[in-house]
Amino acid sequence: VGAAAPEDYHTYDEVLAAVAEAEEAHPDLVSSQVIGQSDEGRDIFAVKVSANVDTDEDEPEVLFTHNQHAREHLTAEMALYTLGELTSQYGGDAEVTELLDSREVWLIPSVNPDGKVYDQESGEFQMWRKNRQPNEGSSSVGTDLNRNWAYEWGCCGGSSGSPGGETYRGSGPESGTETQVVADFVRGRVVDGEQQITAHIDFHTYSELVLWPYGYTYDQTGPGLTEDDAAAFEALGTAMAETNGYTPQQSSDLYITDGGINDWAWADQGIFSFTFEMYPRSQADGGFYPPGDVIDRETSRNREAVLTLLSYADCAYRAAGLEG
Ligand code: 0X9
Ligand code: CA
Ligand code: ZN
Repeated sequence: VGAAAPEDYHTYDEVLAAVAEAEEAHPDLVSSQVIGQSDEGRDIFAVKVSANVDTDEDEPEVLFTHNQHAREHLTAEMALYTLGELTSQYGGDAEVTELLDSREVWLIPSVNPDGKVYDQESGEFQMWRKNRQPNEGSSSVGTDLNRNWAYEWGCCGGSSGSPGGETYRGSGPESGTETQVVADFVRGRVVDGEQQITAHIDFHTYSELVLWPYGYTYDQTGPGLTEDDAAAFEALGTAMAETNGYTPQQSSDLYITDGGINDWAWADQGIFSFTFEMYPRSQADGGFYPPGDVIDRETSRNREAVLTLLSYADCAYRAAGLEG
């Protein structure tokens, strides 16, 4: 297996350009908007994909977030794959057409643009995970955005309190500039008191896993997570994993995290929120930097899983034979 070179993956600017191109080619289906700025001032953008994209129709909304972790470049490729697949298959493929006629998709291709640029654009990969926000009173840079969400933040030994730590949780919940931008965007999808986003995947690498809440506890149920909720998470997670060959499990079965996005999205916003850990399964196949020639295979591998989530976005409980 050859190692990846930084140019094997789209840069942040190239991601922006690809989104602009899709928007230009499919103005009826694609609309992107800047939702805020990163710590270093780069635009964080969300791309809406739906029929009648310029109208906020009363349809279930599904969110896909990518690249919270800087070095997980395959996840930004995943966003571009989904964008390309949805736009090119609309009007041709019956399933895609029906889903875009009845759902509103939001893609955030890079939650952590500063980290992505830092990791990719110096000539060689930097093995960087966190954002690039300075920490007061420390020379160590960066917050682990996936320990910075505002639910049970820092509760349970699933993050680091040291600015130099790889899983540094930040100085407080949503202290990470990018966490706050994305959290505000999600809260902004509450219309007439109802969160429009019903389902979510946060894409990471690597290990080939489908994960669901809670991450902060080993318990299968918990505050705001009933037995029916847990059954729906497991059924939908397992259904998606059957399509891509990943291993489905509760997040904490991997390891405990606190301040992760899925726990917040579920507990605070009622969103059926999953983490996908993409290719490879192990370090031997490239770890965070698999060679660029796997990108097509490993993004299209998630086609059915993405469509499965979209199809259950009206009622995730249906996946478990329950009508929530
Ligand atoms: O640790 C993370 O944030 C994710 N893994 S990664 O290697 N991409 O950093 C996993 C988060 C899933 N949540 C739990 N395992 N609790
Ligand atoms: Ca629509
Ligand atoms: Zn990650």
